[in-house]
Amino acid sequence: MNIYSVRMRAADETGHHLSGMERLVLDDDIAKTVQELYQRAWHNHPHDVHITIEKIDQEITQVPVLRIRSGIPNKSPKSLVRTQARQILLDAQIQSDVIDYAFSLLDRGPAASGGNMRGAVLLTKHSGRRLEPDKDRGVRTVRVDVHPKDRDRLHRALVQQGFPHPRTQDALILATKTLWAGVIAELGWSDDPDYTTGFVATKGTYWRFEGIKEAGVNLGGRIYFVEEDEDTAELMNRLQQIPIWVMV
Ligand code: PML
Repeated sequence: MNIYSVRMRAADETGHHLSGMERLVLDDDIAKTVQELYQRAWHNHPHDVHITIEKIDQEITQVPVLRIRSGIPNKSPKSLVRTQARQILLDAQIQSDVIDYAFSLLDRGPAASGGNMRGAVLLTKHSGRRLEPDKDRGVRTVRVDVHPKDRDRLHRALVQQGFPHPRTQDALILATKTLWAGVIAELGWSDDPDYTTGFVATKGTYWRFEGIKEAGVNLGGRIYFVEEDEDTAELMNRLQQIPIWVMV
């Protein structure tokens, strides 16, 4: 059996990114996966949809999924939600002013030319230096999926815990690989104005924070906090080249 990466990205008429998704599947599952990704793209009324199918030649590393927790009761004020998210980052030894800077980047849109980035910011944990080579595109975590035999089990477990939204599963899988690759902690929330839940992932746990941003705000993204002496090329190689199956 061969394993393939099946990737979808959809854009509007101005070329603006609308949605993207990747699966690592056995060859028998390619056709149904293409159909599934195409349907997912269609929700956003795209102008064009690109689907790429690529054989994976390397062995796939298996990594246990992060555990998932709710950070704070639903409907807490944004300031309280952020205080708790900050505390988790402080516990991960991220410097206080670097945490403030990370929140301000996501609040205003982290791209150097303004607005959202498709990828993440790489931010050093003490001096707050940005290490991503392209400050408009950022760094992406790719070549990762839940193991096909665990896909239904993960979905059921998340639904049972009260986290049925597909965004949660997608973010959890990506964060699992991101931390495996050596990122100390990740902070993120969506740029979708209707989706106000964000997360902090660190030390084996993915913490969800409902109301981390106000409804109606179309700015968001992801910050990867890294060591001061991080080898950026090596980290990007792990994030982008090494295929990972997340195990439940
Ligand atoms: C969650 O529901 O757990 C939060 C998901 C945030 C997703 C961020 C994004 O879509 O970029």
